[in-house]
Amino acid sequence: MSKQYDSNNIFAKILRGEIPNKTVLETDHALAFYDIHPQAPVHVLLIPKGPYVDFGHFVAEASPEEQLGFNAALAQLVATLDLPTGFRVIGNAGPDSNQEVPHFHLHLLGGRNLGPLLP
Ligand code: D5M
Repeated sequence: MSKQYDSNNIFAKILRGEIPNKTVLETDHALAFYDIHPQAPVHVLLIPKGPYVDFGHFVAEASPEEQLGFNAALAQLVATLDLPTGFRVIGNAGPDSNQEVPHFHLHLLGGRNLGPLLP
């Protein structure tokens, strides 16, 4: 089932250049920028440029090129950030996750020992 995408969400505004961001990486298919409320010394968000609400929506409706491009951007982001002692990638989806921004994104966290997944 197709999901309703709210084009007024904050990440859509970032993609349109309507609000600023601290960009780490930009490709044809993805944008990575620093989270405004960092939970670790390194906390970066990776978003696809297309209008997808969450992971399920993205894998159901994004083209193979968009999906490959997003994966490639994640790999490039990991290499760019250089976190040799490790990192964590998290994606929220659906009401149980308490996803706040309804544009698909992954959180990439690192720069300290992150402890258990859910403290
Ligand atoms: O996480 C949404 C994340 O988005 C949360 O960690 C804050 C971050 N956020 C919200 N507004 C901004 C702006 N303007 N710049 C950078 N980061 C932002 P979720 O997985 O949806 O709960």
